[in-house]
Amino acid sequence: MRNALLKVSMGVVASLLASASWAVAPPMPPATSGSGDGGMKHALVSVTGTTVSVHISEPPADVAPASPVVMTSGHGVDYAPGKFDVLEGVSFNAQYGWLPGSALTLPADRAIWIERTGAMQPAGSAFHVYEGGMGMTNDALMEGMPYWTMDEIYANDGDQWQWDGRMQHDYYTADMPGSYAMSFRVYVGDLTGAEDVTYTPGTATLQFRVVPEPATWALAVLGVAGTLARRTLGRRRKS
Ligand SMILES: [Cu+2]
Repeated sequence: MRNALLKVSMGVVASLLASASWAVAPPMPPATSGSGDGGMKHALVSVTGTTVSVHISEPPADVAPASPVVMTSGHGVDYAPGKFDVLEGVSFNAQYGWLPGSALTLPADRAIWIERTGAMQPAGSAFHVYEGGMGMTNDALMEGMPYWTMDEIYANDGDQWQWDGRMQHDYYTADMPGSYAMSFRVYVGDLTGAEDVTYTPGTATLQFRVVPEPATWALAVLGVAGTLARRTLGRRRKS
């Protein structure tokens, strides 16, 4: 009896170890900083009368627009389940989250929509957004990592996404070192997304930075060393 139990528990431990070494869950939104400046950075949305405003809260000081967050590396990792494959082999960050800045009270036939209005990125780079959600799992609300779709959203300027008013952290990915920014318009519309122009929309720009991978640095150093070596050789040949 004891032996059988031991065998079962050893089997469980072995399979846990095996699965841990093959695939891991991606970091939660506050832990997606590549610079150690962790935590969530909320875009606080308020509707005051008929005016929508967005305020990026960035502890300890509030600044606008938000200073860039540094993406973390998804290189050389295997994230599970499969919907998180989009984070592999790129850099990503989910620190920014949409959050109500005050109670959002709208008529039942009105909703808040977030529309991509522009993006800035290095030439030739890929900059994508995948639909996350709230970090904390809440089965009743169908919130938390198991419920995130990780479907691509905001692929192009003019793409809209309906917000349910709960904390929403999406995953932004980028594939090249450099500066990235995505701008949004936050507006009140009907349930199909058609804008209600009696409300004045708010805007927000989220900024990101990708620093070169250590491997990229190594290659760059090798490249510089190679150039120096060639120059030295060239000089020697000349003299
Ligand atoms: Cu948050």
